[in-house]
Amino acid sequence: MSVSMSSVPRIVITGLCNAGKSSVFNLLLQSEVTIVHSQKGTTTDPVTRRWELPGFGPVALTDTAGLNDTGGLGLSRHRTALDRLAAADLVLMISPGNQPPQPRETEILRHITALGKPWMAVLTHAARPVHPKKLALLESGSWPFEPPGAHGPNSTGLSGPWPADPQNPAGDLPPAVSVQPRTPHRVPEEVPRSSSAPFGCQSVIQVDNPTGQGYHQAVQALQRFFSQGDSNASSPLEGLLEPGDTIILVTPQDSGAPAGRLIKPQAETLRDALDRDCMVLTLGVSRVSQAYRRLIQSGAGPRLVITDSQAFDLVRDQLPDDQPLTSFSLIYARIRGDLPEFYKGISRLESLKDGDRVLILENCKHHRQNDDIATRQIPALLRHYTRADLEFSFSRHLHGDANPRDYALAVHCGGCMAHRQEILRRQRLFARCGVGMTNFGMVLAHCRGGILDRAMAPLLPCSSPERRL
Ligand SMILES: Nc1nc2c(ncn2[C@@H]2O[C@H](COP(=O)(O)OP(=O)(O)O)[C@@H](O)[C@H]2O)c(=O)[nH]1
Ligand SMILES: [Mg+2]
Repeated sequence: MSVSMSSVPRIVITGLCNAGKSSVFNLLLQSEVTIVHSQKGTTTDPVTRRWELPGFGPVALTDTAGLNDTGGLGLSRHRTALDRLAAADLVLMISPGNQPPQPRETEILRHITALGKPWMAVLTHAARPVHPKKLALLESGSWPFEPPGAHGPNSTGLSGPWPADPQNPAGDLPPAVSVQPRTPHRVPEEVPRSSSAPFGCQSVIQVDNPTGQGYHQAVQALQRFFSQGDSNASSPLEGLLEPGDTIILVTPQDSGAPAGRLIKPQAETLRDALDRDCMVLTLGVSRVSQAYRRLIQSGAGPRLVITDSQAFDLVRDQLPDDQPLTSFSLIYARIRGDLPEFYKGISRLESLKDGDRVLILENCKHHRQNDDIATRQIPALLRHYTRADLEFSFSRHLHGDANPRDYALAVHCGGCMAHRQEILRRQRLFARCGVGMTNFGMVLAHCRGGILDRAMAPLLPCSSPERRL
């Protein structure tokens, strides 16, 4: 099955000119895709390639221009590179291991940290001793250090012109001379860092680009990083069904539905049910009560009914109150993000007031409908429910300059096209600023169907102790 680049995790390579970024890009891809040269500014526009990360699957790998490339078109390259960083799921900060840390490298790391991005340090020139100052910083874990959001996004000023360093106006790396380490020469093994927190420094990896040394450690660190987010449910129905169970999927095929196919959450859930050896009835809204009656008569009532969130009220009206019912959007909130955190966010609705700003966050680039869920339905529903004159903003990427504190609430789509790490990053960024974030399906269940607790019950472990989340 082909996988679009927009739905795979994005790894973005950054660092100063001549740090070895393009060399690491080529090393990971195991081919000469971009030009490697000691001449500064060789990489201009970002270059992205689909890479099959061994043991994980497809990812998008991006090489960018050096963030101290100030000459000629340097500043616009610099901005494009920062845009790529803002959209990354993981940043690889490339730095020559044999040279001391540069103030501008620290600026880059502060910027990455302010964006709430997870990153790995990739030290090139592994055949040479690690510079003692760099080693000391890495060993103490103090490179850089404030928690994300401490100064708000973009607090480093990286999005503007680079601040001039009078000693070194271009911010160049020192010439690549061999340093005399004060500590004995040692090449530490790849060091895993904060394993459970998907932000901050995840690992320190050493590579020697000309010989390829460190390639396997780099791949292992990346595999570890991308599989750690999948420690909860990784497929839509995990822990919800037993083989032989019957489920009903309510998939309205209205004018907004794509011609000739099911949308991704419906198709993936259907496939997952088949893989789990379950019986599936897939139908439109008008057939729910009929199908339910037939199943009950046959003695095999549905273990679960999963509906499109927009039809919550219509489906609810056709089922008894004790029939477990949830929606595709809630199921995806569980596998793509932190479900209880989204659930908590819904309580914010009760205190919204006139003039409060609400950010509607999506992830894919779907075509807008007349009655678009993000730009029409959710805003209308929230205004009606809260009776407040709310202001809405819409975003498909959470850009680096977005400040959660500008909003009273964020509402996220189901995230079916997003990587789990990206949704978790967005949730953490808002949670750290004390701003609630909830989900489209929850707003629909709560404000239109009045059945949010019921729709959450099949997905929360406390409501059904034998179920595994
Ligand atoms: N000895 C050595 N040279 C390297 C290493 N990585 C990069 N280089 C050299 O450093 C120069 C700049 O590399 P490049 O990948 O183009 O840097 P970029 O500007 O960060 O993309 C080139 O001459 C590379 O051959 C490394 O690990 N060891
Ligand atoms: Mg380059």
